Amino acid sequence: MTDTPSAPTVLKAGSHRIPLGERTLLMGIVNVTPDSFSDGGEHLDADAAVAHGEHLVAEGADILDVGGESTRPGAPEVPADVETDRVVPVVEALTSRVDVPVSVDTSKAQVAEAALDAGATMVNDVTALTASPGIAKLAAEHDAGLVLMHMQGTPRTMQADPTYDDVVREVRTFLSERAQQAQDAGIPRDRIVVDPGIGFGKTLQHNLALLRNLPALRALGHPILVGHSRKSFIGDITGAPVDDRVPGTLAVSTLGVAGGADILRVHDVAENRQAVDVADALIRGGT
Ligand code: HH2
Repeated sequence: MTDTPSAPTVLKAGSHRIPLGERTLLMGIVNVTPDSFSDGGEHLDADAAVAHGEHLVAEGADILDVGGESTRPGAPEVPADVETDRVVPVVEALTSRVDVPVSVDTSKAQVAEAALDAGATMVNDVTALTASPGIAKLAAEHDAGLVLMHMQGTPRTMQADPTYDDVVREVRTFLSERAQQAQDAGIPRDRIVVDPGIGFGKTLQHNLALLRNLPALRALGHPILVGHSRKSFIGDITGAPVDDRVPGTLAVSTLGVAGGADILRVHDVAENRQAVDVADALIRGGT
């Protein structure tokens, strides 16, 4: 049997120190894109995106995640300079206006570097260093936090025919290997977050298996992030259109707390804040 490292009790991102385990952290989504699956075009203008980020913090977000490229199934790739132009002004403004860590949701080293230079203290890489291994060195040099997410395939192809022998085991092995790669590049364990990648190359049954088995990921010894907000598996179960998936999102958030999730990446911060505060009081014993 291999040793199971205990998960860090503090998440470090730049100079930020966020206690883990006491309450569930919410990562508020700030999409500066024309085509994100649920809020595309709503905050394409930098001022609107910054105002949205500030609003999410006022509603209780612990981290903001700024993205300039949609990763929805079939989304086209965005050139690095376009993505940079979308996210950097927003990251720069937000880091001077909010006290929470600002993360950049990107898989491109060029975009990550520009965002880190502009003040971002986390990189959220949905390819877990497979698209741009150089992101690990950049994150290490900037003392940044790093989210490593599992995806089968690429956004262009991932929902064509997702196939696994054992989705929980394969996702866990992948995340363990990528986390080791990050540590080998000089990122300490308490700056690395792992994420099963709900909806990224997964059928409904794969998503449900991963959500039921979050405790299996805890054994990796890293904080766990779950990104389920408004996603299509909720529509597959309920028939609800994308604009009407908050109740389903809250069900997953609550059970995510019970399963040991540390961070939930969500669009609807106020609603999730109330749900996870109650879930935290019940499950973690806090008030
Ligand atoms: N999901 C999305 C984007 N980034 N990052 C992590 N770590 N985990 C996720 O589950 C995740 C993510 C997709 O959601 P959204 O940003 O709302 O949509 P889009 O990719 O269309 O912009």
